[in-house]
Amino acid sequence: MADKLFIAETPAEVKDAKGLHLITQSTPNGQAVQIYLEELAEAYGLKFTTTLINISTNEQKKEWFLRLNPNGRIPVLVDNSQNPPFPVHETSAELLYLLKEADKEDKFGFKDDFERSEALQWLFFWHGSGAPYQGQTNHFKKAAPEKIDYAINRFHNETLRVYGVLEIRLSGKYTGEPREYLAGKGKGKYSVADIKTWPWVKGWERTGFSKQEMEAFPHLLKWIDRIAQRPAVQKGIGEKYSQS
Ligand SMILES: N[C@@H](CCC(=O)N[C@@H](CS)C(=O)NCC(=O)O)C(=O)O
Repeated sequence: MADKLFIAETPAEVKDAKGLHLITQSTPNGQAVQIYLEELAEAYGLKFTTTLINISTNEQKKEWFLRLNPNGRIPVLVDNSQNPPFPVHETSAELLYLLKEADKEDKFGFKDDFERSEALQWLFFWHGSGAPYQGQTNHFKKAAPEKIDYAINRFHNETLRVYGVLEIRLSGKYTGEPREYLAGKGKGKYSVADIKTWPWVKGWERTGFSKQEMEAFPHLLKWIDRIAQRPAVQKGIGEKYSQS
């Protein structure tokens, strides 16, 4: 199997990695897995290596990459400690793989079934409804060759709507109990649900939302700042992952 996963064109650093290896670019999707790996490095001393690619050159559409992720998108996690090596694609699946394999004390997850279910609900919410809307907002505002007002407004408004859903959760609008993190009892606990969501929402200004629009989400803005303070988060979006 390993000889089918890797071919001559597969970068040596991917093939020869000893343990967990992340192929990434520091976009919001890439950053989610970068941050969790940095959190695990800090919490447990986890060792991992990385390959940074430049998606504007379409490296992710080459055969060596498609063998690891037929979807041709970053990030991809390859676990070379497995025999044969095991590739994981889709950010949330990568976070859950790391939670099971490398976060034995559930420091960024939950042992309690109901709390774990909450984390999955918010993880899936952002994977299915947040990231795609905000991604399309960026696309239609910045990358599309033609400015289509309907598409721009549709995704702009849908992204604001999902920010509003996060605000309901964090403000405790219907529970009377404000919370600091998306999942977990009481005020919640920082978990993979926050790690998945934060890299996108922190980029609200780049996506083109105004300060005035964001005033509707005071708890969400505080949550962005709270998570931004974490050293592993700063590392996970920092210099180590930037490309010249
Ligand atoms: N659902 C995927 C989305 C991954 C994705 O869209 N990655 C973007 C960067 S943020 C990418 O690789 N784009 C390059 C391309 O589409 O070719 C995930 O969660 O991993």
